Amino acid sequence: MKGNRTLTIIKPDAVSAGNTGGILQMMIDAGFKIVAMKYTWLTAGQAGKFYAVHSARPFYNDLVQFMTSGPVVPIILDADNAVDAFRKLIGATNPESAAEGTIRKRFASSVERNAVHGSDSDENAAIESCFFFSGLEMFEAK
Ligand code: IDP
Ligand code: MG
Repeated sequence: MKGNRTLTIIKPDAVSAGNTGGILQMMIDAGFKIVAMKYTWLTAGQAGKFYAVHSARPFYNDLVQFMTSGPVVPIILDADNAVDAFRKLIGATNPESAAEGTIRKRFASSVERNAVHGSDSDENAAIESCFFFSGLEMFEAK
């Protein structure tokens, strides 16, 4: 069975451009409920760990630099089939390929500066949620 939680990050490009509110509204309008949210600034160590799976990729150092260039807003979202439904809402990694009506189509400026993160599996949603939030037993679905 598919889980009902995913982890997103509103990335530094979107926060600094003043798009936090517009992006949150798109998430809410699409039926996602906010379970936990914070406004924070990642260290290089944290960003490097979060994206460790990409550490061998040529864009890794730039990605870590970008993700630490300003504040971010990590959020745990709840919806049926949350991971897949949210990946659909954000659109393709490269905004040039993102479908109309998606968050990245509207707010991303490049394949790197693409406005939002979305977990790619239930397992990673759980790992990434614990990366940013503690005491999650308080937020178990009722
Ligand atoms: P995703 O965010 O759509 O899951 P991933 O392949 O997991 O995409 O890549 C993680 C992040 O790394 C992307 O969201 C983007 O910010 C950055 N990234 C991915 N591919 C490239 C690239 O080819 N050039 C520069 N940055 C990239
Ligand atoms: Mg990914």
